Amino acid sequence: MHSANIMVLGADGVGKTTIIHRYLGSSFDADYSPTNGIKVFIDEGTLAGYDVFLTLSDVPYNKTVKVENADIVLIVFSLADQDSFISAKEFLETIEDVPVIMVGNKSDLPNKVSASELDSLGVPLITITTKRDYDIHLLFDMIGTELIRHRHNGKCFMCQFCWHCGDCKCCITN
Ligand SMILES: Nc1nc2c(ncn2[C@@H]2O[C@H](COP(=O)(O)OP(=O)(O)OP(=O)(O)O)[C@@H](O)[C@H]2O)c(=O)[nH]1
Ligand SMILES: [Mg+2]
Repeated sequence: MHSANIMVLGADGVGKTTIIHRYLGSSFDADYSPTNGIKVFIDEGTLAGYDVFLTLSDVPYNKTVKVENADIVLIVFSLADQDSFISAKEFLETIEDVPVIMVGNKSDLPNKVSASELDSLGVPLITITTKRDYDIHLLFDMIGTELIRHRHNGKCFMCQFCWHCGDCKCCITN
């Protein structure tokens, strides 16, 4: 089975844990219980049509976080909190060689981040609310797409255990 190490990063209270819990099947929970330290969740899921062993790390914002072992990093901010967007942009500048998706969460609340600020990021961006199942599906579809798109960046997500198996999308399209 393929594996994907997904790191979910972002400032306090932006919705990192909620995104992971919602993906794992929980319903939206309006109560806020801050996460202490790093939490790791493991699941077998489907990404881009493949069965994948997923490791989801829930990581508080910290300038010294190391992301090299991640296959993809989700930098989460709240669309209702300009400071969380600034932190997200600062963190984005520190990341090299790992695919990133910027996740603007809480789109159901009054927006404090302008469209021009969002357009200036230069990496894939998705705006969501964890209140909607559909948005969580869209986010994980995007993760699958980005993992495949980055197959030439040294790490082949789909082929890392099956070089030239002839069966997966990387092999078929190359
Ligand atoms: N309105 C709204 N609230 C949300 C959304 N996503 C999460 N929340 C709420 O925001 C609060 C914080 O969510 P968490 O998932 O705990 O945030 P976190 O980033 O894990 O926070 P820390 O663990 O403290 O870093 C909770 O009260 C959630 O219910 C959303 O899309 N819309
Ligand atoms: Mg949390």
